[in-house]
Amino acid sequence: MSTDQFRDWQARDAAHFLHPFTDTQSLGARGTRVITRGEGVYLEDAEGRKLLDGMSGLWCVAVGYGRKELADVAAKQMQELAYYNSFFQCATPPGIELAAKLAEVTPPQFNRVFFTGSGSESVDTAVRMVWRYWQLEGEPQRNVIIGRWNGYHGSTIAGASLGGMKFIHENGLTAPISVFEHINQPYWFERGAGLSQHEFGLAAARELEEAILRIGAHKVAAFIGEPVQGSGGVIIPPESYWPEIQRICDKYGILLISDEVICGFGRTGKWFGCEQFGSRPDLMTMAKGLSSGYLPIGGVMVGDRVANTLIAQGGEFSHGFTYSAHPVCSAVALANINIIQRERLVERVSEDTGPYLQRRWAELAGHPLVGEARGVGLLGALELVKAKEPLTWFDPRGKVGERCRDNAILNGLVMRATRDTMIIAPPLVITRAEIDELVEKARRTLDVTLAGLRQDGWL
Ligand code: PXG
Repeated sequence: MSTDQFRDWQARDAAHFLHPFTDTQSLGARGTRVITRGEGVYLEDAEGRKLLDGMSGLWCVAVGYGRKELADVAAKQMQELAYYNSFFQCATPPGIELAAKLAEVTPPQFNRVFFTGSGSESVDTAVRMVWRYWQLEGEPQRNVIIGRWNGYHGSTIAGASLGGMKFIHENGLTAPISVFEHINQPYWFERGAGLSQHEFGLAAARELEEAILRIGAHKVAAFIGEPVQGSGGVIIPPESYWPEIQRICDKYGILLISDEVICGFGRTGKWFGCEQFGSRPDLMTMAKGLSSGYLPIGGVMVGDRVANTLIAQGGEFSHGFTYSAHPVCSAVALANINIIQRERLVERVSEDTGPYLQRRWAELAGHPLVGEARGVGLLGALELVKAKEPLTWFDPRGKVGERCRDNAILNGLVMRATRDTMIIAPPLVITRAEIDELVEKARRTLDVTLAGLRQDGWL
């Protein structure tokens, strides 16, 4: 790639391209990174830098980059039938086959799927299904949906309102309606002082019961949560958390939505995060790993409880997208799931690479900057702290994470920062040798970051 070509892209990007979740002014001043190629777990940028992608793109490229098989499936389907819709009594073969495959790989209560184009659309769809369900059940006043502070459920108005990222709420980007409520997240490292993980998990879950009683159980429609909060910082709940959430949902009859956009399709070592953490959701939202990000597609798995009511009593469900069950996206998603099954990627994460990554990742806890190293499956997080005993965060929080993220790129590793929490979620195809490389690059990144902080008077 010529330097001129790269500079030209940067200039045109700065002039015309509004990026998601981006301060356009500062990106324009700095210049965007242009990613040009991907193969396996590696990316290449326009400056010729090779990067180990510790984030699977945006938590999605489960089967790794450069799968010719998926490109061939897409090309064949495009030539055969590039598009037809699934409204008006129609379907296409890939949509039907993908629906049946999803019924096979999801937990037993799930036999039906509603297709969308993204995780956000899946969350919106789940919200509308929940409201319709309670209307049909004769309890239309049950319209409050409870999420969690620091949860992420996408960028549509319902998704952003259900999500609990305070900076998004402060941006004024949420719905001006008060049916979305929030409880605290099960973030033991930050909030669990003095409690065992087990005790803290129960206490965090019981905030749901307190919220239900405060709002009035007869008004609460559903609870939504990510099995592990991804964007919020890989917040791994204690084992006691999800079973207690399930118990409370059952007690008050409220629906449980598991947002599996990140955890679905093997990320935690089970097909779905709810199976890893012990809940039995009524609805599951999915995207990302469903197609490994090769094409945009999402869906909502609808459990029998909700499906039976919507189908038997509901008549037309007035909801849908032009690209629901898009044939090319569906064909690629189906082929992607076939790869996950054929290469036993979920088993590999649970039996081999997951435990190996966790063992190697835990070694980083000995680094002076790291207050906690945690993970599950192929998810990992490092809490960067000023001091471990007593626990002291950097002030302001977030600046050190950014420095560390930038140093990671210079060291050839893509890691994401959420405030001062460093995150990884590498492709499910990562090998042990590549895990060693990832951990060594992360360690070097921590060393460089520590030296820089000392030099600049942070420590
Ligand atoms: N739910 C969850 C749990 C997600 O992680 C969405 C819904 C929305 O999906 P779509 O496909 O509409 O983006 C997500 C998306 C990050 C980051 O930086 C994470 C997501 C999206 C963008 C950035 O961690 N997750």
